[in-house]
Amino acid sequence: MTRMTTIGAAQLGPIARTEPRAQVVRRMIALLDRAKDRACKLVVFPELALTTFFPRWFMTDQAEVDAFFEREMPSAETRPLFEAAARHGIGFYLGYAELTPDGRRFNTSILVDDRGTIVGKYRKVHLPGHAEHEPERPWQHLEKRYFEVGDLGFPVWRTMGAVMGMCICNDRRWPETFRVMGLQGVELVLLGYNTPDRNTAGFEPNHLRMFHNDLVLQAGAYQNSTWVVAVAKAGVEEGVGMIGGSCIVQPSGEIVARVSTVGDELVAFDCDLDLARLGKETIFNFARHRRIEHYGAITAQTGATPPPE
Ligand code: CDT
Repeated sequence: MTRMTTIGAAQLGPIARTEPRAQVVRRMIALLDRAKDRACKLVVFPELALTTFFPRWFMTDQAEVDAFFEREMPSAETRPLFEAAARHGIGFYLGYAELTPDGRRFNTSILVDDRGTIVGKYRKVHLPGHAEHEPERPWQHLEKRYFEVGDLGFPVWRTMGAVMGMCICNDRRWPETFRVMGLQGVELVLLGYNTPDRNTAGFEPNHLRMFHNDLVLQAGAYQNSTWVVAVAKAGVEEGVGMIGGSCIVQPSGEIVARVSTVGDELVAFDCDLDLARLGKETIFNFARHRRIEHYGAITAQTGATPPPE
């Protein structure tokens, strides 16, 4: 028996600082139309998909920052995306900056089902970068300034015939992200990202950016026997190169589909969700093989404590 579902990774090319949301939504609907032609049931868009990646700028005017945030979802500008997806019978993952009614700001993703209903929300837990202006960098990465740490944990949802979870960008580098969802039986992890093609914190060969992207996606998939669909905002955005490389990883850890450009591009793959079963029932049968009596440090401490010299 197989549970086949076609999933689309809908990569976006650069979004200019001045590009209106309505224009970005039109680009996303064009990708949804292609996804419909490819018989996709689910499409994944990037992190902070509606605007340029604004944490690259230090801003002191809160109104200027808040212009990048969504106060409602859907809004007048994003409703056409929901309507197009529902018309096509396609569910989707969407990343955006969320400003709550009580004034809290999160880097958020939602899971929308194939009828246009929001069935899940995730708020990014592992915020990278820094909170203060660091003028020595060629650009900033101020997620720690503009967002609070997510307060929803890593839930999963049984929807559209699968157990799905979400995370966002830097979360993928942390094995705990995948394991907490793995412990809830996740079969399909959806994630969007914005990854600059250069490390501005210290020297690192640029090729490592894509290597590390693949490394953590493939490890997360394999070690938890889950599909992973990872989707970038790519290309040169406001002078900053973003790695792209959006891909679909099967539970064996192998990349089975990958984009070939750093622009707007849809790549689709027929995913057999039952491929997640083998690993879950054998080598990564958690109930049989995990040894939690030896894992206490994972939740008891954050930093490393090497033995005394
Ligand atoms: N958006 C995001 O989380 N980007 C980070 C950049 C890390 S360098 C500050 C990432 O993990 O790709």
